[in-house]
Amino acid sequence: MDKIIMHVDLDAFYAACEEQRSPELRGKPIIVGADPKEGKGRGVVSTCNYEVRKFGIHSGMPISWAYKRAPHAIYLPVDMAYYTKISQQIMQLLQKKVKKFEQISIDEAFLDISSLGYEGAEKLAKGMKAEIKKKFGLTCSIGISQNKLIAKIASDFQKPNGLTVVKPHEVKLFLYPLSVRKLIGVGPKTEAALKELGVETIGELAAAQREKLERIFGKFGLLLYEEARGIYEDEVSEDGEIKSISRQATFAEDISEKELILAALNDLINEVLDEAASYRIKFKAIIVKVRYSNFETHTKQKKFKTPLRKEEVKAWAKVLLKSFLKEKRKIRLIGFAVSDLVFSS
Ligand code: TTP
Ligand code: MG
Repeated sequence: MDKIIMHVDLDAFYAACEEQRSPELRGKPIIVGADPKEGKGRGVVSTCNYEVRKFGIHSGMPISWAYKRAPHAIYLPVDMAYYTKISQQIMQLLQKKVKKFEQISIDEAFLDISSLGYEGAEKLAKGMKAEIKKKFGLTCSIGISQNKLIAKIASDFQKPNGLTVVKPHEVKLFLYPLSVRKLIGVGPKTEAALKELGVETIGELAAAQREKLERIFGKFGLLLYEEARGIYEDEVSEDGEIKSISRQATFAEDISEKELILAALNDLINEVLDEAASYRIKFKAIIVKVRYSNFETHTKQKKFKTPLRKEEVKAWAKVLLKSFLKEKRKIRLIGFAVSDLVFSS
């Protein structure tokens, strides 16, 4: 049986939650994130609603830039406990519909719906959208296709409130005109490197020589070659529970300065631990990931018998990181995750 995968992603999630909580905010430009302090604030935009995206504002942008572009917007602080509660209820609703369900972030999940066929899948998607709208007042975007990669690109295709179905015979037509940036793992740097080769669209990438991609990007080159052809093997996990919580960051420029790398790791740890705390999740393993400038990627893991405190996490993560820094090689990406999760109520 051919696989059919659905990707569900809630629209402007934190901002939409705020609009639901306070009806007077609906339809107004809303930015959720750090305090802008009239343009002097530090920190970033967590998300914003679609009314304010037209000013070019997006997640991760410094809040001071957002303030310059949209001083008139309504700025709200992040209320993780509230968003987490809504997320849990919606995820439960989705999980009940299928056997194979995997939540991948606070507002995203994959569902394996192979047994339904494409017609059944589309019907299920419409039903889910209507149910989420009715029960929570929120809209989501859904993508349906033969694997996680294409389903995820499809859910993003007609955001917000979209539903995009890409049947196997439509995959090439769908993927080829899109920018390579849509592929998993392709950030601004890979995009620039590919542009140097004259490759900007997924179609152009699919036409590139496999050997050439491997020579330039190493193992990642092979992944790119496959992704461009719509090949992506990763399965939807069975039990649906979050298995790990992770964050990663790509440096603007590859760096080898220990202090800067450590500071970035500390930021990631804080974010991961905040998310874990908001789910009331404890954990018994930590993982540090490093990608060197040539895309070689390594991870180091440490397991513990009992859940860790924040300071212990930071100290151990530093130990794991140190072994990667010995050779003074340049690093392009750093990641941190916690796993072996313990769910408490
Ligand atoms: P996303 O699904 O990436 O963004 P979104 O739901 O706000 O908007 P849309 O899906 O319609 O494009 O992320 C989900 C939530 O995660 C988002 O509401 C806020 C949070 N988030 C951050 O805090 N920082 C970030 O950099 C990103 C991307 C998201
Ligand atoms: Mg979303």
